[in-house]
Amino acid sequence: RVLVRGPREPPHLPALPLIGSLLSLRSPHPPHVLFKELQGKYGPTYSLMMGSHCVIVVNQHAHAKQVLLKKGKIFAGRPRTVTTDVLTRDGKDIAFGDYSTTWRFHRKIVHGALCMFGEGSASIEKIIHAEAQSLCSVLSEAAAAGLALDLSPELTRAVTNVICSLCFNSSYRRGDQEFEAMLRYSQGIVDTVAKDSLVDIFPWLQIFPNADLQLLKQCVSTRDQLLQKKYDEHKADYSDHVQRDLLDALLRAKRSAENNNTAEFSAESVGLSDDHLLMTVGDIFGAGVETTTTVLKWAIAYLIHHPQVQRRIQEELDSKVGGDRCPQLSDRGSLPYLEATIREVLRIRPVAPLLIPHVALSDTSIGDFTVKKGSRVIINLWSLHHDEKEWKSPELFDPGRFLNGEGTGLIIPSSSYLPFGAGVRVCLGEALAKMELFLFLSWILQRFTLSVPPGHSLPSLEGKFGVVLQPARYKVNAKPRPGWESNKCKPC
Ligand code: HEM
Ligand code: PLO
Repeated sequence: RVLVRGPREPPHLPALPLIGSLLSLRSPHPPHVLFKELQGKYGPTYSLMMGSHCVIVVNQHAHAKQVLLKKGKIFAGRPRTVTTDVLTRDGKDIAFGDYSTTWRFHRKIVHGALCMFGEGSASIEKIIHAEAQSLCSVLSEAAAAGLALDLSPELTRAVTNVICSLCFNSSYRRGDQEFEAMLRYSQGIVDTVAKDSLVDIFPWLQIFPNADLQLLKQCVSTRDQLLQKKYDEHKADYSDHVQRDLLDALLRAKRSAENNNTAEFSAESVGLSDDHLLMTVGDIFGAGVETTTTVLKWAIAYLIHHPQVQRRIQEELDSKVGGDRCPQLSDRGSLPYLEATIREVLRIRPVAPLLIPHVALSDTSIGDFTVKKGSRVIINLWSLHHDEKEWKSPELFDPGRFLNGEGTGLIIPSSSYLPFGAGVRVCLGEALAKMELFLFLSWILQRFTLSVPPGHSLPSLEGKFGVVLQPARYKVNAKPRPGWESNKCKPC
């Protein structure tokens, strides 16, 4: 007999009483790991209450793809939370802003501005080259002095300068006061933002809401001063004839709306107020810095744990690029093992393990499960990327899984892999991030071999949960490879 199942509600974690018992579990695990474990009891898609909000947690790729792709527009909403409202002036940005014509308009402007610098155009490559050269000089100096180095500030400066060029047509030198301030406020924001919606059921996140909210407000205020300064400078020397960066592209859209100003379509009403412009550029700047830097730190941590992977990348670089010129974007096709390593880092430690929560904009369904309008949907990318049915030994770091049998071509061996999300809310910076990861890693590994400094332990691979999953701090020893002792600039 065939059992026909009609629409039904997803399995539900008992509300308050059980959340009570959940609290008392005091699981040492971060939310993405606990959500994965709860599948054992409730199945891969289940729901729970966070305060008064119904939250559906999706741990399998078929349902994730329905939410993001097939029903992408229905699930394109974002929840409003106290902390993201502080960061984004009540959702006037792209990432945390609700689905609207303003949101679509801003995505389009950013997309256009990023394409202007994108692959095919020489400028992004030039910018990244300059930063990679400067990063390698610092590694070289540390190596000459026999110093163990915390790479984090240097990687952050390199990545910040790339996004700074794209957003503001500017860059920071080492030790710049404004850059140091940026490092501090951004870490404060990463530590606090978007945690409030989880804190009800995860007391071990150790958030003290008031103290944290205070810290967030302080950090956001410092960030806003920096953004305002850049905005004022741009307004002062803006010209319709040259578009230097993203901020100019946004200003141009604003001017053009103001020139066509009618009572119905003012710049304010189409979402081109000063607040909207500042929040959009704040998103791109923030996302541009924190995500790529985090992936580079994870990549280097894994390379230190797996010297054989590092060696194989270097052999590939030696044979395909050699030692007489620096790697270029056009080398991407001939360095499949490096690309496979980047894919594996993005699988094993996804930057945003729960993406950003989505919201159902009307009554709908996921598979056979009914979903009410207003429900929040959390896609647990961690579960997708560590699904034992889809990945062999998912906790094992093995770039080879992204190569074909001969080891010569790239593959994606499972559809349970979405490091940048998918559909209408897909990451806007995917192409840029991939260019940066490829160029920075190829430059570093062409010139240096990275290892644990004597007396230090291997980097922790555990990760600190937040709006991005960050590795703990660690130090490295960078040993120049033969022929690179002087780190001379070679032709590109
Ligand atoms: C959104 C991943 C780099 C800009 C996202 C999302 C993920 C993601 C998973 C959420 C998708 C969703 O909620 O469904 C990554 C990874 C990166 C990266 C893994 C680096 C390796 C960047 C960069 C930028 C950027 C460099 C900026 C240039 C954005 C924006 C959104 C977003 C604006 C919000 C999109 C929206 O809500 O409409 N990213 N990202 N990302 N990302 Fe990225
Ligand atoms: C990072 C700290 C910055 O100071 C502000 C900021 C803006 C946009 C956020 C980003 C933070 C974290 C990573 C986010 C990004 C938008 C999209 C991206 C959430 C909070 C991801 C990975 O989804």
